[in-house]
Amino acid sequence: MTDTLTHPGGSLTASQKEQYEVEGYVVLPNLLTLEELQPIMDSLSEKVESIAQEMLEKNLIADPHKDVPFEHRLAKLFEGLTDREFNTYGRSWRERRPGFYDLMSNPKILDAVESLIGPEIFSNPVYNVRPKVPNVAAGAVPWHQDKSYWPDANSNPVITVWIPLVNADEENGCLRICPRTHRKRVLSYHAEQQTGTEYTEIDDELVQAAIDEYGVDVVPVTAGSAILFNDRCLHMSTLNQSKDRVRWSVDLRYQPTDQDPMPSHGVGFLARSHLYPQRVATREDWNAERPEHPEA
Ligand SMILES: O=C(O)CCC(=O)C(=O)O
Repeated sequence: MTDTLTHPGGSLTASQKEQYEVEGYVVLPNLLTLEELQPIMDSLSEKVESIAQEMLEKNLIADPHKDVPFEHRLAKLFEGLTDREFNTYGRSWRERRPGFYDLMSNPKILDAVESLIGPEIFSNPVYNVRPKVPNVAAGAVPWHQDKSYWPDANSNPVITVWIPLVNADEENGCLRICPRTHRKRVLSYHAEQQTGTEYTEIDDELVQAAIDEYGVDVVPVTAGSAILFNDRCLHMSTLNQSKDRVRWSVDLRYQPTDQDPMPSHGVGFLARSHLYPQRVATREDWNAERPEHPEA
């Protein structure tokens, strides 16, 4: 048995832990309720509103589509425009907005992570919101290992918790995972060149070899479900081929506290600690980019 199975706390069942250990990922259906997602969706709706206002000012649109629901509004705003206009707003967003800290500190997420790495949990500085708008080429994410973004960091494992804010399916570009690849070394990669994202992309022949050996799991999940995966596990997502649905998702990351906090990527925070509960970062600490609550 591997060491992660020795953490007695947390919420995962033995078979969920086993699934994570063997396959490199585990799906937790409906981990969060829509009520729990609402604060972050409200926060993102404010951002979409500010994008709409900017587009109006630039005469890119005549109608800000205020009444179009969250899942569709960004798609409606960019309907008929090109990738170039969308890409000016970035394909993934990492901001300190209301709702984010609460999501990243959600006890249900931390309980699941605790099952895998124990109760001393650091929230890694790399987190993203991804508004994958229909048919924007740069919305696709090529085959990669997250570890290729921090190959030199002494942080093992970093666990990604991927949560869609709307239902994610094959049509709108859910995650695809090459299972059982999490025990591989960091595979040779390059910067993606076709769509200008420069996302890291594993070299074609290595991807093909991994797919030939392990196959591909297409992983559709409902809003609020979580996919937890190891930072060496190969994964990707395709273009959003739906007509008018934005595939909104967040990817959060957690690691044990005794590892590299990766300051070159930003400021993470102490999300849970049984040893030093008084040091856990509050929302105010997070807003002020303090990784821990100051000692009294
Ligand atoms: O959300 C996606 O489509 C890709 C996510 C991803 O690659 C990641 O979280 O590492």
